[in-house]
Amino acid sequence: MPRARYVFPPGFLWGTATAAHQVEGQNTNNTWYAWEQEGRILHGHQAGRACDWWGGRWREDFDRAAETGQNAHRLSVEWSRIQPTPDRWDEDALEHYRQMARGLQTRGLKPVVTLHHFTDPLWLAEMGGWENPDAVTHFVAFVGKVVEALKPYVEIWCTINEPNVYTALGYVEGIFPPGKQDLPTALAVAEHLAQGHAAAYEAIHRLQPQAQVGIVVYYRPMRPARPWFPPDVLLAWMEHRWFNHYFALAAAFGRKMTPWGTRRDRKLGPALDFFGLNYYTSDRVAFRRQPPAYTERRFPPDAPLSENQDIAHVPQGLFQGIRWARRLGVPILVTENGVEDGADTLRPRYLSEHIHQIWRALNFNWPVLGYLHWTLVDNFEWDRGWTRRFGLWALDRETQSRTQRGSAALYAAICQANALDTDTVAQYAPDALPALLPGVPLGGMIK
Ligand code: IFM
Repeated sequence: MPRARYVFPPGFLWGTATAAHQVEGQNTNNTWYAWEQEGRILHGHQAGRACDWWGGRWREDFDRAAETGQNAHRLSVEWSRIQPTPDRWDEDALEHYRQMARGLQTRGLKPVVTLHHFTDPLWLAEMGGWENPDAVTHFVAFVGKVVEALKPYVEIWCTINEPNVYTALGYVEGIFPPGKQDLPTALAVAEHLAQGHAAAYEAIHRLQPQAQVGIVVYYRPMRPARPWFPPDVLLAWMEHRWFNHYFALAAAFGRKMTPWGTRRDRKLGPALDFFGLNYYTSDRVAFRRQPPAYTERRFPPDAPLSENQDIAHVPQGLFQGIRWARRLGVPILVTENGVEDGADTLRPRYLSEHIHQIWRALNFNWPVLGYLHWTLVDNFEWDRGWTRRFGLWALDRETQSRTQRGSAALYAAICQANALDTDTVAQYAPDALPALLPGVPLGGMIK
C-alpha cells in the first residue's frame, strides 16, 4: 500500500476550542441569555446547563483532551460573571477561571484564553453595548482584571472572537443580539470593537510583557460565482474586503477601512502578536436582482455538504486563508475549524484534509503555530441551539454523558504522532486518501 507521513514541527499546538456560553451552563446575566428568553433560538432552545462546565465537568473534558494527545485548549471567560454589574467584580468567578486555567496547565494543555466571545453583560447592553464608545473603556477594565488573575497560567490571549461575525449577524442580518439591520450602526460597532482590541492589546502587554496577543477573525474565501460577470466579481471583492479584511488590517497595521481604501488610525493598531484564523467553509458570491441585498452566497458546486448543509467541505480554503493571513506579518494560529456532523460521517475526512492543507502551508515556511479543532464536546450553537453537533464527543444533555465519536480517535492519533499518517487516514477516513495521495492508484482501498 502506498504510504505518506505528513510531519508537523516540534511544539506545534494541537487542541480544541470552546466558548464560555456554549459550554458552561447557568449563564443568566448576558445578552444571549436574554435572547434565549425571548424565544429567538431555533426550536426555542436554550443553553441551560450546556456541558455543565460551571458545575465542574470541565475536569472530565480536560482529561479527555489530555488523554487523547492534545497539548492546548482555547476557552473563553464570561464577562458577565466576572463583572456582574459595572461596579462589582466577582472574585469567586475569577477563582473558578483560575482553577480551570491551572487545570489545563497541570494536564499539559497550553491555555489559550479568549476575552470576548459573542456575549456581553446585560448592563453593557443597557448602555448601548458596543454602539457606545464607552464599551472600549469598560472592556479594558475587564481585560485588566482577568489578566491580573490568570497571568500565572496564561500567556496566549485572544482579545475578541470573530468581531466580523458579531457585527454582521448582530447589526446587518439581525439574527444575533441585538437583532439590528442598520449599516451605519454596524460600522460604528466595528470601529469600537477594533479600538477595543487595540486598547486590550496595550493593557495586556503592560501587565504581562511576554504575552502573545491576537484577534480572531472568521475568514471566509469569497469568489465570484461567475468570474466572467462583472457584478459578481465586484460583489465578491467588496464582501471579501469588508468581512475578511476589516479587523485584520486594523489590528495588524492600524488601518481603518473606508469605502475608498484604508487610512491610518493609531487607535486601531498595530496591535498584533499572532493572528487567530477561524476557517470552516467557502462561498461563491453572485449578484441577484432582488433588493435589498442584491447578493447571494452559494457553496462551490460539487463540494460535499455537512449534515444541515451549513458547511461545504472545501479544505483548500484553509490553505488560501493561511496564504492570505501571512501577509499580516505575524504567526498564524488556526483558532477554529470543524464541521457540524452528529453522525460523524464527513468529519473524519474533513479533519484529515484540513490538517493536510496546514501541512502544505507549513512547507512554504508560512508560520502556523497550531490547530484548534471546533470542538471538544457538542455545545450550544447560538441561533441554531442544540441542532448542530460539532463535538469530537457527543453530548447527551439529559444525562450529561459523553460518547466518543470516531473522529476523536483519528484526531488523537494525529496529535500523538504530531503527524498525519496515511495508515491512520486509511483506518478512519479512507475517503480522504485521494486528496492526501494525489495521483496514486488506490485500488480497492476506498469503498
Ligand atoms: O460555535 C461557533 C463559535 O462560537 C464561533 N465560530 C464558529 C463556531 C461554529 O459555528
